[in-house]
Amino acid sequence: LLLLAAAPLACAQTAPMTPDIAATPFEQPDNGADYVKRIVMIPMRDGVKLHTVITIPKGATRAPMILSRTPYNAARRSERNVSPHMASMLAEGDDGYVANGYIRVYQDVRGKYGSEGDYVMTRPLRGPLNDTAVDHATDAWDTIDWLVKNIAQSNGKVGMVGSSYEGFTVLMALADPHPALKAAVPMSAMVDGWRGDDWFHNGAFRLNNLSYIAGQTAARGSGPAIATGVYDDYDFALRAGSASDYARRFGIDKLTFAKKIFEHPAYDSYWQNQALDRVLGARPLKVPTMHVVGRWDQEDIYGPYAAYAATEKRDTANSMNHLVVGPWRHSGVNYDGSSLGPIRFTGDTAAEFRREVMLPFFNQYLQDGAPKADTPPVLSYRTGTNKWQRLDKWPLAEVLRPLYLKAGARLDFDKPAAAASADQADEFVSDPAKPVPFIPRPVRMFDGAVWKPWLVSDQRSFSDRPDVLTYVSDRLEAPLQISGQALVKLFASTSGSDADWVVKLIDVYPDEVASQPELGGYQLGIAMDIFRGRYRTGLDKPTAIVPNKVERYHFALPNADHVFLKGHRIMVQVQSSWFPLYDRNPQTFVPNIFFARPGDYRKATHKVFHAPGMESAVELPVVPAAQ
Ligand code: PG9
Repeated sequence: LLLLAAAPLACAQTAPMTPDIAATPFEQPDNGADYVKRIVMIPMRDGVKLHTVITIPKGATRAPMILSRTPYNAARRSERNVSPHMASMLAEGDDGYVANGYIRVYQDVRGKYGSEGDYVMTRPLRGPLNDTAVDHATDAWDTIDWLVKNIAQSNGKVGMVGSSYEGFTVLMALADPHPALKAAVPMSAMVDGWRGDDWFHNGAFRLNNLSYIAGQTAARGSGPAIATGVYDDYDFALRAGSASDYARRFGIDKLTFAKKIFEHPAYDSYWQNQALDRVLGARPLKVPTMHVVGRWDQEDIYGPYAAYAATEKRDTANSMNHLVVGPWRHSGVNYDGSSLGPIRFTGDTAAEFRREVMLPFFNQYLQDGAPKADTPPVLSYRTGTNKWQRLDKWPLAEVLRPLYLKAGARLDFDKPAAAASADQADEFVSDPAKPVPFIPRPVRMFDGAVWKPWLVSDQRSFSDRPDVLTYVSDRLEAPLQISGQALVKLFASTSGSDADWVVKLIDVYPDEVASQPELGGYQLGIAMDIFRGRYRTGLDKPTAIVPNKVERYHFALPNADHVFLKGHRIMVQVQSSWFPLYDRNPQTFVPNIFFARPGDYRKATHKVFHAPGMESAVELPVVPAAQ
């Protein structure tokens, strides 16, 4: 009875139709988070406001700031996981900043996600291609200016970091850096979209970009994914036809960046004027910079070296400009770097780099009173022997040594002697109706698990195809080190009037590998690339190939720092397509391959010569054994 009497007669009940989203903002009780998040719209000089997410460690004072500018959603980039702990919430690659008390800032670039303004893909700097008052250099400048004036917990020093597009925005900031920008680490940065980064490699277009363009430019947020309805991307792309036909199927031809690409198939002023290595090489080097790239970077394997080389000329004391190459895929520096595909390394090389090299570098310039870091001019993970190397310069090799493609599918350093005329060339039929896949079919180009490690995939599936020429050396009796860029020098002809040349420098493992049996006989790509034959006499001047005339095709392969170990063999594969990563060359010269018609795609017989005066070779950046 007593109990009953003490109970309230009736609770005040919430009326059923009370709005369930209150007019006053919800305030979460303190969840014990070790950070405070500030979300601000930072005004730029033209009045456009950029959405910026600032994560500040609780209790921070005089903390340095690390800024990334992204087209990939700053809110999401700042929150890998929902967590009260900054380390768990931020990206894996941000681990060191959290451990060292940094303030972490992500900003949406203008026109993307929460930011105002219009989006221009890889917006060129003010100049011949940009007649507005703003670019990524001014936006970075205005952002840093705001940050140092408004974030009371900061020490006024800012570093920039980012990979790929975010690496490109780091380089852009260096074009005219704010004085508070004290150190920069561009990773896997897109530098020259035509020569060898995202859009093209030596004029061959990378078809996977069509989906990227849809995802990035069909909407301010994320655009639609391409639903082909076909499991094997090879099948779909083959049926679609030219790149413009493929684009039309999904309305991508209406997106202005696709139009710009289709209007500029050659290396004209549109591409030349925005090549960031050229731009930065022409400006003073003001900010200590560490260029970082993965050895098997499947998206931007050209630019980071080019940007380093161009700016290195300005580093007269060899103390401000650094290059780091790890055994990673594109952006792999920010994830686990213990292995890539089946290739294993000496522990988590990426975490090791971030902890032992990048952080001390940032600390030196950004943390008050931090010691000088012991950063070498170049740090390179030499594959084959699998060891980090501290180097004074890159490339190491000063001369190139020709490795000749010879009759009988042989490869060696001796110049070919005069041969019977029947033996002067090897030939194959390149059929655009059956292009050589870049990875074994079914091709799942948009599946990250397939795409990310594809550059280390076993090349054995291709070495015995009738449309791939394969040359192989004897087993090496001593290790052979290459450190630099190999140069392809092909003497070749085609019965068509245009042709692509794909050349792959490969390390062939011994028949058995005791420590890892599945690597027995493995064919590991060390440096591989494609060249569109129409650009053989000038990258900006496409010209038809005279059918059956022997011509020279010279192009550089991506940088390598590799030891072909004793007992291994060196292999070179030559083929004429790499599909569907690269669009097909119709093999009939047309003004613009993007608009090739079905009848333009014709079979052709290609020949690679190894005769006196026509000695096809891959010139290797061999480093003498003592070095
Ligand atoms: N490789 C991507 C990209 C960079 C720049 C332009 C277009 C694409 C990236 O990973 O961001």
